[in-house]
Amino acid sequence: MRYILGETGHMSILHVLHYPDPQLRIIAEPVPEVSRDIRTLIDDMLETMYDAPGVGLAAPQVDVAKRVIVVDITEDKSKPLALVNPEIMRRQGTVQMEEGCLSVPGIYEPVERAEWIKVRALDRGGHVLDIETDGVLAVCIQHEIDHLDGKLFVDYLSELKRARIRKKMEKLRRQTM
Ligand code: GNR
Ligand code: NI
Repeated sequence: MRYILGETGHMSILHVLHYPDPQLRIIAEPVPEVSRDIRTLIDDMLETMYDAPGVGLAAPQVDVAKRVIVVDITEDKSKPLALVNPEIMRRQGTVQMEEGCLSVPGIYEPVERAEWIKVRALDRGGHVLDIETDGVLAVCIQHEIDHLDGKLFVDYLSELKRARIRKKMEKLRRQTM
């Protein structure tokens, strides 16, 4: 089920699932072809990400179990990037960065990731795209690919921290219900 909250033009802002929703744990399916439906999904995900605002979004966060992510780390929304079936081909080094997640609102914790990655994916046009990147973009892409495998940044934290975050999220949910 996709909950459409608002529409601007022909694009839609989608509902973002919150931890500990079990749908966030599903392993997303590869996309066989970048069809019109997939392009629509990409556009809606970009609009949802910009609206949040966030620097990335993965399809499972909007309850779509497909291997699609979008990212844009620019301040002026000038570099939208859509990756379909992204695969990390190479990784080098480690870096620690404070991470947040639209599915775990209000929580920011340091996570260790590869510093540099080479990623292969299909772009919005269905063409093979190879990206070599580091810094925030590399961290963001790794965070999003984790979502496709049912993994959240809180999984890298201690059990105690994760339990506290989970309680906080469940309390938040009760308050907004
Ligand atoms: O908006 C987001 N910010 C962010 C900050 C540090 C590392 C990763 C991210 S991704 C996050 C949006 C999101 O939840 N994507 O899945
Ligand atoms: Ni996230």
